[in-house]
Amino acid sequence: MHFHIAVAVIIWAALFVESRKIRGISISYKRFYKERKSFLCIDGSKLIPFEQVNDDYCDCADGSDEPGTAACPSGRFYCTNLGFRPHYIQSSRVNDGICDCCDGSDEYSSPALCQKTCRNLGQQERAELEERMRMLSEGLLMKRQLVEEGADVWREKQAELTDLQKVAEDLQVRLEYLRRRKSDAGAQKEKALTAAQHPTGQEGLRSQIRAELPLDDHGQSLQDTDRLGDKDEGVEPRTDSAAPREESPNEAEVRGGDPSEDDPDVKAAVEAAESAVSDLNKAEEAHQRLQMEIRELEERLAIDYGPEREFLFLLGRCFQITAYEYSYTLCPFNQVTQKSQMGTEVLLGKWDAWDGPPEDLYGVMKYDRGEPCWQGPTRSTHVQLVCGTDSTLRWVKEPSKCHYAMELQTPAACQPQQPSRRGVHNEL
Ligand SMILES: [Ca+2]
Ligand SMILES: [Ca+2]
Repeated sequence: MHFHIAVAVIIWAALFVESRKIRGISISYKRFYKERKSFLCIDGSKLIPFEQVNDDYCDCADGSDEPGTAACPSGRFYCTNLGFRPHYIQSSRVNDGICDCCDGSDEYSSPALCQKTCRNLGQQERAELEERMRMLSEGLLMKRQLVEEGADVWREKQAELTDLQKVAEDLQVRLEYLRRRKSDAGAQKEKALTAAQHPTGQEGLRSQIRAELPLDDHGQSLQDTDRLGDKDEGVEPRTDSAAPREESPNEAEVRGGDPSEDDPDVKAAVEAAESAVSDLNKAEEAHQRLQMEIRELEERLAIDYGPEREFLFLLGRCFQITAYEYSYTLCPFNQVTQKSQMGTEVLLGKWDAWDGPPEDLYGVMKYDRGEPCWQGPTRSTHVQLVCGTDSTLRWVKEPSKCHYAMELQTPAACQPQQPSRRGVHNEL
């Protein structure tokens, strides 16, 4: 019986000594705490007898002799937290009556009764991690689809551009024809007017003009004005008139009270000239609209939609979120706006560029050149992109005056190996 007690005391004493010596130290630091005659402070500043380790008196400036007590102000206590994640706490929290380590190891000599919660915390964390992994793999599958859809859209847009360019070329040809026709018709009109004002002895000239007037052609051209690239109508009026004139004289002036007003040749020539001008104007307008459309499409095709064009599907879509009394709308690669309940809309920025750090460039979108703030800069917005199984705005903030921040969750932002910030542990 006595023997058993003695053995128990010896074992207990040995455990106590051992635990006192190594308490509050991570495995990788145990090599500094070998029971020798002396202990060298880890910063190398001082050599002390090993008995002074964890003796509740601070000897080393870096606190390394008191990892298991609250004696050193700069000291750190290592929670082993078996089943969860180990971490350091300030040594002032050792035996302060509050459970800081989930294994309760920081309250080894205090009235606090610490529950060991590491196992539960570990299970919780693993469940969360599994959920994140599940979401990530689902997100990655969805991203593959988006990449394929993006490739289709890209091909469609390229084809659209080629078509528009072809139409523009045809229209250019037609424009050249219409410019010549306008100038010819103007000259014809001049001739008709001259002939009408000299009625005698000009029959030869009049019949010549009549023969030159391409009346049928003009009648048809009037109806076909809006058909682009229709080359069949491009039969040019045969003419041997003098150098083309840009603009005819003021018609009202010529016609006003002029006896030639009722002359059928003059009438026909004037109508032909007017129709030529109108056709040309319409074609020029169409050409301008077409050029604008081509420019816009080229600008869109010049945008960087990600390494696999995985963000292309966001083009033409808009996302909304309401915060406080405002409704925010993000139209990716276009603009960000804020609308008040009163209906006033403010531009918070136009698409500028990807703005993430070098290792995660596609993690942040930048929109700038928004409406200027009163006595401030122009508004701008940064949009953070995070992985998720759907595309939606998660939050919006105004971290500083006139600068807005948003988070857009989308499968397109999912990366095969997401850098895990959790679980990373630095020893020092
Ligand atoms: Ca000490
Ligand atoms: Ca504590």
